Amino acid sequence: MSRPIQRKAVFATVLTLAAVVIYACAGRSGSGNLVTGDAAQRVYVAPGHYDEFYAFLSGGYNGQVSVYGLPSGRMLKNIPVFSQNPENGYGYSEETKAMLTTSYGQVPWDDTHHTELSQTDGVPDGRWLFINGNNTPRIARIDLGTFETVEILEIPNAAGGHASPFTTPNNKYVVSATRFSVPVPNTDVAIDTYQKNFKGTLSFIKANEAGKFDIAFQILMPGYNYDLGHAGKGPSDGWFFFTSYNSEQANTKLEENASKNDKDFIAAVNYARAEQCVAGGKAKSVPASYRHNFMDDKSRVAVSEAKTSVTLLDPKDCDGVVYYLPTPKSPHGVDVDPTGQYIVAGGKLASLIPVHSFDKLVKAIADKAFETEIDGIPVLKYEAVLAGEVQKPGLGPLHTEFDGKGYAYTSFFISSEVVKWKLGTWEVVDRIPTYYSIGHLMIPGGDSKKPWGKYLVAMNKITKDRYLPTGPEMAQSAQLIDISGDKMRLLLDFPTFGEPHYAQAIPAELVKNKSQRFYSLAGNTNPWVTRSEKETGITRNGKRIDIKAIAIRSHFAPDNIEGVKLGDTVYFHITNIEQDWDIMHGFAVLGNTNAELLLQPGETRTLKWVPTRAGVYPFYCTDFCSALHQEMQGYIRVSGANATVALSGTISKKASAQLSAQQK
Ligand code: RUQ
Ligand code: CUA
Repeated sequence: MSRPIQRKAVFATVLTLAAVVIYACAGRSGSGNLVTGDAAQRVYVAPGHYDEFYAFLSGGYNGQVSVYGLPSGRMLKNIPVFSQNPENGYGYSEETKAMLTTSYGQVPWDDTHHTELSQTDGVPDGRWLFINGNNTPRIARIDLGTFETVEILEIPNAAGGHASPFTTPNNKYVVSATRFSVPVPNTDVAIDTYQKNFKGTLSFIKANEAGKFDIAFQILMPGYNYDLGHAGKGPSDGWFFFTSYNSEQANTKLEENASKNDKDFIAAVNYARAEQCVAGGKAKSVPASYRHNFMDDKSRVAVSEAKTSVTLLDPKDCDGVVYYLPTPKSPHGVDVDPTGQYIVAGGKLASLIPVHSFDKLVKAIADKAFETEIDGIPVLKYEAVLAGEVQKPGLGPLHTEFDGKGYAYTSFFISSEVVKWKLGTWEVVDRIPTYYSIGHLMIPGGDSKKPWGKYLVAMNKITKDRYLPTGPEMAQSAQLIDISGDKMRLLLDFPTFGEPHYAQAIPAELVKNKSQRFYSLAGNTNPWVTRSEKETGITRNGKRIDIKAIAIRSHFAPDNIEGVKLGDTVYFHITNIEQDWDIMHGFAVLGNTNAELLLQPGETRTLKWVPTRAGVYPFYCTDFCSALHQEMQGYIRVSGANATVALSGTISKKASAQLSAQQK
């Protein structure tokens, strides 16, 4: 490493920081209040009225998804995905623990980055929302009928599932590419053997059937960092595009060592060709250890199955499957326009936005316009595939979405702005500052064939002075921008839950009418379901006690339980037997060391409890369910290990009166 290069890198960093400071200060000195005219009316959704769009914001490092209405920015729900959620017992209850099982054990947290709506013919259809876990590579499926996580698949031979879970136009596949290259299979090697031993993988996961996530194949790639991806559509259907950086293959001080090359690569993957090679026996089945977890939709009990192999395809054994498109400089986002013709890259250190042409890509392959070849992957000539460059757009381009009217919108982290430009002429037509340091931006349907190009949401990394201070860590923030006219207009700031990493949004009409109101009690096949007070009971099996109980407005049955002894493990299996929309009950016991259970109508959930002291413990309903919610309680008595108290559970007088009335 020569000194001048080091100095140059330091100078570039200083310049970058200076730019951030200048933009941040510009915001603070007053231009932050650019909201004008009827902005308040445009975002005002009167009490009792619905928003126009559902927006699904990734919670970033909180491992969850939060649901907002647009244009109001009102938060509607927080959906736990990879993180345990004590608020409803997700990941704590016996039925849901298995959702968080991985080959490393229980991993109760992850770093979510990208939400992706399922699509039909390249248009979001409101069936499912996919989301990735970045740290322990996983993808999840959320059912948009119930707004619950119903499936999680771990990705083997990968580390950092960042370019994920972007979908093909009919969810045939969602993808996951490894951010960190690692030894494949992962073994104990010296880190400085990176160039020789470390590899990337691109995983194609079948996703079009709930409960059936399955890795169709993985493609073995050079040991770069793979960052983001998007599927082709229309003419480019059958292709997938992934950005990569660190073509330098550095394994230390990447901020400098992975920023040397003028260009890195977009990997253009012909997955239709990969399918042919796999079918033709060109891929290998290799041992791999990973988990597939899913929620059975009748019992609503999660099952975790161990997977032991995966299909691995080396491009050397399948010509025509991958091509590299040289792309300046450390490209981050790669976005395909609604027509499927243009592939836009966000070179985070580049001073322009390169746009590749799919037609030219096809022609360049036919003409063999190759610069070189890397590990069996032809590198196409930059000029041969280039459609155009957006000149002087701003500093630090990251991500681009489209309005369906011929315009593209790119986020600029360093210059902290959204820039609107025209596809085909590549001219910048408008720009608007963001507060501050925007990462992703999102237009409803803006990465699909049919954007609903009315609003744009900017997701910002830093908020500084935008909200009342809350100590060293400020609220995270999104901003709503009107893109319906020629000029972009800022409408609203709204704080978000967790880091609003990326989002997707869809017209409310496509989701709200399918929203489920309760789970069917008759259809509940949980082995411990209790459909009425008559079915309640307590059994002892050695040191295991199972309590089958019901919750209904406004009591539990049984509600006085005796005969538990120190050394016992108690399982409370509670069924909420209500069959009415939004009638929830909760359950918690004094000193229980896990979390509460929050029971949706018709569902059974189980709390494991190991009492450690003799005494009498109250349990109660935690969700204010009725006027007599505070009466919804009971006691469980715990006796010494050698006590002779008989096992019994009584129902309250009120419940017993109801029961005998029913039996008449
Ligand atoms: S990408 S750093 Cu979505 Cu901009 Cu994760
Ligand atoms: Cu049930 Cu409160």
